[in-house]
Amino acid sequence: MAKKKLNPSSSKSANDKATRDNRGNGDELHQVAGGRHPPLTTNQGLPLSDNQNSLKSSPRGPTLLEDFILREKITHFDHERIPERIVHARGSAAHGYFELTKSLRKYTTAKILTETGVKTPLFTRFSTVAGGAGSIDTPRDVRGFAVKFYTKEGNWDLVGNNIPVFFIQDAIKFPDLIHAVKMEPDRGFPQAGSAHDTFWDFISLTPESMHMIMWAMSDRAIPRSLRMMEGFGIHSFRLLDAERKSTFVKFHWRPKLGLQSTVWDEAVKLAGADPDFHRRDLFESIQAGDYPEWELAVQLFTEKEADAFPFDHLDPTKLIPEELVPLTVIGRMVLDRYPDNFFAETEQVAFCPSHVVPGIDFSNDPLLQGRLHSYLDTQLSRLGSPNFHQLPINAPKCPYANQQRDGHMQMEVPKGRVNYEPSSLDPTSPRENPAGFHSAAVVDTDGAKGRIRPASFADHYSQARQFFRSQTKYEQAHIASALVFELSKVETLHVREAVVGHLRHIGEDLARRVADGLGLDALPPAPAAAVKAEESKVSPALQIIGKMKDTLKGRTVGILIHDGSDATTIKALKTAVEAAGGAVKLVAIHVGGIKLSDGKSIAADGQLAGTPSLVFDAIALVLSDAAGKQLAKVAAAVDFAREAFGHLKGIAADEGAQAVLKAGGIAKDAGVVDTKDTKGFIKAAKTRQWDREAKLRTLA
Ligand code: HDE
Repeated sequence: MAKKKLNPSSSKSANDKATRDNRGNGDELHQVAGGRHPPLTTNQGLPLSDNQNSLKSSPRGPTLLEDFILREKITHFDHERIPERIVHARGSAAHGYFELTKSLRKYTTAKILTETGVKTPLFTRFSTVAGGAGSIDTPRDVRGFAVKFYTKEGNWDLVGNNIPVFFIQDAIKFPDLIHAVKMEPDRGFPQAGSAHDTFWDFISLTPESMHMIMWAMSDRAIPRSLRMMEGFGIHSFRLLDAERKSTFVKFHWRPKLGLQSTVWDEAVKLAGADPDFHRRDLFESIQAGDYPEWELAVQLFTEKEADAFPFDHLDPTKLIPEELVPLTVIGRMVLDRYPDNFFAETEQVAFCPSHVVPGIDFSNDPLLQGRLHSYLDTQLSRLGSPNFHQLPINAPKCPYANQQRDGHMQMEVPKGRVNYEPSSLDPTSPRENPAGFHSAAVVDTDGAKGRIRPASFADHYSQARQFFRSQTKYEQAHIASALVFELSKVETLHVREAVVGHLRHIGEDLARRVADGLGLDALPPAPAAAVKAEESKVSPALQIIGKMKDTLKGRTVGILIHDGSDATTIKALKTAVEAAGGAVKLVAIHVGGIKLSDGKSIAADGQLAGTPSLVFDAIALVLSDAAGKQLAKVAAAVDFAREAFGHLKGIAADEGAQAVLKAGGIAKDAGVVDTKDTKGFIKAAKTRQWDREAKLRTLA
């Protein structure tokens, strides 16, 4: 058949005809897109006449080795991937700026922290930790929160997480932690999940991780949106004044939209409904001009003050409660431009905690000290050349110069004969300057060298206990239930028991709830603790629910409609939601041609089968009586309502929609209102119906 169609012939004109036929009408290709296209060329600039067919010995003959155009294209394609990050492989990023609103002149010489009103460009990448680059956005996991400030004095990278503490106290344990959490090496699963034996085995033998475990099992690890997460530098850093006197500092990012998380059942289902849920949200909000924003706040304290804390601030498993050292807001970050190219920017960006500017320095936190080595090292293999700093996303936006030369992919052409220092031959060659970077003038009086864990790091439970005690009862139930979920996936009984044993130090009640959830016969013994948990003050700042904002900004309401839906009701809901700062999306069985009550035909934003209520913050059902009866028999429509109810979301339903609610077994509560009650609906949409949950599912 093909032979006949192509009509092979040795004559030139017949060959040309065969080529055109095979790619459709070649001329059309160029016209369809419109515009004035530059010529398509090889990487050497050779203009191409045909990008559809490889060079063959005859129309149906083998491809010729001579086809350098085919080989160049395929070879480049074959090498398009670079190694993904060993951790934080899955990430989404955006450009933006930082604006300082309060000067820290008293504490530091760093221009970025002293020049108010200046807008410093930056690039921020959010990530999950355990999963690969192609994994889902909503696993239970810590989120990376890395910011690269392109300051006048060089790049400053604040490479943090959305949780203010970490699992381990010393960098030497990091490879073990990550090996344990990633997919198990023999079976190659689970992907992007901590609910498996190796992770909990490691945790059960690492009591210092217990505080972080409380955070990781809380809803902080299943955020609603990247725009609704806090960020933390975790470690103490130092700010240095002109005399090199240092003040300790902890950095905090606080989202303008407030903190919000999903509920676990929702996070799990979102993984299937939209694996790119967070990335899409970041992209869409920036495209809509709804720019994500955070405040930057600091906790400042002296060495003397630190000495009086009931914990060691150099221990990264500890935080400084806001009640002890309050936060001072010093500026804001706005993300206003999505990257033009994912690979060139989001994938090739190289963050490094050792990128600081004059006036900022490190503390002796042993986790931070190890990080100062790791990032540059990993980037050498990930990006493949010591010149990765020349990539546009990594290059400083201020002048930079030194005598480093050559290496793979050198993009610059350094001039002159002087590639060393000191030198006298070139008056323009770069020199050191006393105003440049200095380390803090610290006198170490700590004692002898050794592989030592200081005694001040020995209390593993007090802050874990404080965290748990500070949560609302709803959040406590989520933590206990997350522990039950994760440990139920652990096959080894002694690992489950060992973890529950540790929980007893955090709270007997918590341990009991988890033991019951696991069906353990008795509470396992608590392991010996070097330091017993102290009863400390509760800190409401550690909650999520307490930090949700009374706003619909950044939230979306999904309205399920069908032929005959009441146009006035849809309009009234849309007006109310938009007035409260939210967005509305219409969902229907077919995306096009829905005839409303006013006879007008409109399009939906999403097809019901592919747009479950999971992707919305609240829903409304606006259906005629006939449509209500019809959709009560459509599983996707019933699920739309039932899942929103199960995920504690606000629901507005009109008369016709009652049939769908009934089919979903949805009982009336404060969050289920009539569509006419727009005020009540907006109130319900802004939050979750926490009291509903106990009636719906068994929580630990
Ligand atoms: Fe990282 N971490 N990390 N980390 N980390 C990396 O660097 C490492 C730690 C964090 O969006 C890697 O370029 C060690 C804490 C973020 O590109 C690697 C230790 C915190 C990102 C690395 C830690 C972080 C990374 C992998 C223990 C919160 C993603 C790829 C000593 C303060 C940055 C890369 C991005 C990435 C090492 C612990 C945050 C391997 C050795 C604590 C946000 O170098």
